Amino acid sequence: PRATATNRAIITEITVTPVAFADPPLLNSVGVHEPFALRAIVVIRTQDGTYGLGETYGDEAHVARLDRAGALLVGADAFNINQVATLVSESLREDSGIGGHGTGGMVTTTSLDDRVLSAFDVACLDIQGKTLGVPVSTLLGGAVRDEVAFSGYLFYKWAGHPGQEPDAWGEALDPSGIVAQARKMVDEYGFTALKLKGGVFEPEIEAATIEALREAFPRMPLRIDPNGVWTVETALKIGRRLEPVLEYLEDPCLSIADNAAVRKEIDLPIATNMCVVSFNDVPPAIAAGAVDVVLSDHHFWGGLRRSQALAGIAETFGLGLSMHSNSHLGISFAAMIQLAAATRNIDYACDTHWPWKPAGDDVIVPGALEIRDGSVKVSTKPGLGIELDEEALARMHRQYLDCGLTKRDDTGYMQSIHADFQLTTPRW
Ligand code: GKR
Ligand code: MG
Repeated sequence: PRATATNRAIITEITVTPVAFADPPLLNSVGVHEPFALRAIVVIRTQDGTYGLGETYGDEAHVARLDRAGALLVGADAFNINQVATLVSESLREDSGIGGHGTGGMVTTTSLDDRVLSAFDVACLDIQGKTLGVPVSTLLGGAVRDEVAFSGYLFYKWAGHPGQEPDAWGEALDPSGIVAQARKMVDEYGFTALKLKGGVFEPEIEAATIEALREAFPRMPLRIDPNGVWTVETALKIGRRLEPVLEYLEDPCLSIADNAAVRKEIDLPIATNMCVVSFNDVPPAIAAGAVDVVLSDHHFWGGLRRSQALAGIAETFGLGLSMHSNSHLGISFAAMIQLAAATRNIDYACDTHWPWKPAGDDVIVPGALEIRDGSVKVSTKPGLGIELDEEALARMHRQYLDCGLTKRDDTGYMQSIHADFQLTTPRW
C-alpha cells in the first residue's frame, strides 16, 4: 500500500502469536470452559522501532485471517486506520466466513471484517499514542473518568477440571456456592456490581441464586445472563420474579423479536451482547424496541474507534451502554479501560473475566492493571500503557502448542465428560 501524507508510522512488521492460559471449568449454556483459553497476540512494529499491541480470539481460523490481513498491512501507515480497515476488508474478500468466531459457538453473527480489524485498530492506536506521547484515551477524545468500574462475574463451576485438583475458587453448583464465590470476588476485588452467568441450571434455581445474592448483598446491583436459552414464556416468568432485584436482565432470549416481546411485558432493562452484535443489527433492534442496553465489545465491533461510533448511536437513540467480555489477557483489558475512559455514556460497571485468569499467565509486564474497590485506574502513560513481556509471550505460545487446543469448544469438552449434553436453544 502507498503511504499517505501523514507518513508518521509506517508498518514494517506484524506478528500474530497464538497463546494459551489456564482457565477454570466455568459452566455456561454451551458447555464448560476447557483447561486452557486461547488468544492471539498481534504485535505491529514501525520503521522507527515503535511497537503496538493488540489481542483477540485465538481460534485457528481467526489466527489464519489475522496472518493474511497482517501480510497486507506491511507498508501501511499506523495513523491511517481507515486505510488499515480497507486493507483488512480486502484480505477477507474471498473468505468463506466459516469459523473463528471465538465465542465457542455462542455468537456467530458478528461482522467478519470488524472482528479481524479490531486487534489491528488497537495496535495502531497504541503506536499512535506512543509516537505522540499520549494515552489512547486522548486519541479517543479524552478521558472523562480516571477509573473504570467492573462487575464481579460469577459462574457456576466445578471444583476443578476432571482429573485435576480443585482450583482456588472451588465448586459453585447451587445458590450457596455462588454466594460464597461472590464473597471471595467482593473481598478480593471490591466489586460494586455482580453478574451471574446463567443458562446452566433450571431457571427457577438460577432465580433462587439471584435471590440468595440479594439477601447476602442487600444493595449490590445484580444481573443475570442466560445467554439466550430461555423461551419468551420463561423469560417473562423469571423476569417478573426478579423485577424487584435486578439491575438489568441480559439476553433472556436469543432473537431481537423474542427479546422485544419480553421487554414489552416486564419492567426491567434488557441488555444484550447476543442479538445486537454488529452495526447491521442496530436498525432492526431499535425498530423492534428489543433492548435497553448494548454491551459493546471492541473485539467484534471493529476496535476502539468503531466502538465509539456505536457509543454515538447509543447516545442518539437513548440506549444504555456497557461492555461485554470473554476470557482475555492484559492487552484486551488495557484496551477496554482506555475505551471506557473516553466513552461518556458507559452507564454500568463493565464485564470482565479478569479474576478468572491466573495472575502469572499474561504476555504483558505485570503490575499495570489492578482491580481495586471494583475499579481499575486509567493509565495516563503513552498508548495503552502496557509493555510486552517477550519471554512470557514465548512461554505462553509454548503453552498453546503443548495444550493441543486449536479453537474454543466448550460443547465438545462438556460432551467428552457428559456424553448426553445437548445443545438446545431455547432450552427452558
Ligand atoms: O465465558 O462462558 C463464558 C461467557 O458465557 C462468554 O462466552 C459470553 O460471551 O460473557 C459472555 C456473555 O456475557 O454472554
Ligand atoms: Mg452476555
